[in-house]
Amino acid sequence: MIKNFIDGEWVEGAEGGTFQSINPANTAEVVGVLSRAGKQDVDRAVGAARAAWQDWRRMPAPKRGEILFRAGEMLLRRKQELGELMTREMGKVIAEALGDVQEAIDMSFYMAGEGRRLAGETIPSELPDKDCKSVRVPIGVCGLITPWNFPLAIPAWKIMPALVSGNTVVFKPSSLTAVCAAKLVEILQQAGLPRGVLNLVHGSGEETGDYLASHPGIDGLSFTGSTAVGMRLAARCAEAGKKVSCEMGGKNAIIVMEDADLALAVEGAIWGGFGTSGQRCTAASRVVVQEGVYQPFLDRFVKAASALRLGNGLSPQVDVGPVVSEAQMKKIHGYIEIGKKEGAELLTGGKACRQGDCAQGYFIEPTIFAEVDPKMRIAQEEIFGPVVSVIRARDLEEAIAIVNGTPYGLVSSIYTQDVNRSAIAERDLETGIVYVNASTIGAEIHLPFGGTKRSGFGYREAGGRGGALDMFTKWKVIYRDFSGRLQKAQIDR
Ligand code: UN1
Repeated sequence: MIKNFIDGEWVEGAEGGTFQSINPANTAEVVGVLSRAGKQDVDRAVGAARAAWQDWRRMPAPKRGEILFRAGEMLLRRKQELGELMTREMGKVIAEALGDVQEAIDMSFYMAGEGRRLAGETIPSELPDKDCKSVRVPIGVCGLITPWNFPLAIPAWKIMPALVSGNTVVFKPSSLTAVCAAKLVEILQQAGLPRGVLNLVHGSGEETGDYLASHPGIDGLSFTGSTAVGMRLAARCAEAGKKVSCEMGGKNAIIVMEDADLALAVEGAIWGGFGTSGQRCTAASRVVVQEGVYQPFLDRFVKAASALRLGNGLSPQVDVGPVVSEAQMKKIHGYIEIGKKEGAELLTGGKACRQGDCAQGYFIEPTIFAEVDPKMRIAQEEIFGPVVSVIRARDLEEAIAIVNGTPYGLVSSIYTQDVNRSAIAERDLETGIVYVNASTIGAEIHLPFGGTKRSGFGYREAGGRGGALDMFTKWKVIYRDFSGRLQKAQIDR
């Protein structure tokens, strides 16, 4: 049984109770049995994090960074093993799982380096014999709640900057990928974190996550998950005066202009639409194609999607793994039915796959709807599965309006060879991230990550200044007067 990690020890939940983490490619395989944390355990974890905070915040930041550096090295050494575990636990194909581990490695090293930066400013005073500076200070105890689609990368996006900034942490990973999460915590422990600095509690979002997010003992919350949950948690944090970063849903789109390199655009749409079986907040679930290339694009896109091989992601021949759970599978099927009823044309996919390698898992064929009206529910709501809507547009202006016409604003992309069109798209697309001649996925860890509108609320993730460091630190401004007399700003002139 995999336990909770509280105050430097692996412990069973006080109320008992366990849950299983299952391989979605083969539901007969139990990847791990987890001990569920109840309210008492969350209380203890928050208490331990609070107690550990004073010493941790006073440890020189470069020393904190060295611990992260060691964790990064351990992740690197164990990359293959962790990638395979991830594929077994949530299904993404091995190449992508290794990329996920790499993202955690990158973030560990990047934030380890921040230990030697974390810079503020020194600014001249308007008065003699007085100096002024701004310094970054940690916010305190952080609650971190992470999803299942990036089992190591997203926890690392939150844990590494939180720790290097001098915060202590209570981490609640998705119950669907709790085994991967426990490995990350184990590695950080082995890398030398003092007790109580990082605590791990297992359980469902509704119980453990909700309780942690509204706990009076935390000073900040970083959450990645659905918009409905994120906005609810953000409202509570605002009420309690806590810092908050919520990364939520997306309805990302790729624009394909008539002058685009079509082969490249098709590859980008396949990667964006069906990578991680469409289960990314950055997935390209809409492709908006200009009239003149609509049909040729669609023909190639459908052909490429139907050639994708479904199966267990551990096999290097497999392109698309399962979706994560039965509940997700039902939800995605529900949307496929909605798309049909709305009158969109189902061109490929649309069904579960239960043959051969797929017999024991949650597999859905890569699905493309064409002739989708931008107002249809399949073009407005996040499906989080391998379902792409193709929409026609007359020109760039209409394409941009379609892309901007949802409640979300995480990622958009444009394929064009025309520098002016690219510039207009960069200016007018209202998403937090815009790609040119690249798909909607592939954000790099050293830039701020996040969206506008219902996709993101509060501070951005990842990145340094302008991103995660702004979430996990607050500014303190220090004026030091060494004149030995009372000096009055604004008045002594
Ligand atoms: C997410 O989908 O929740 O750009 C994060 C990307 C990844 C991160 C995705 N680097 O798709």
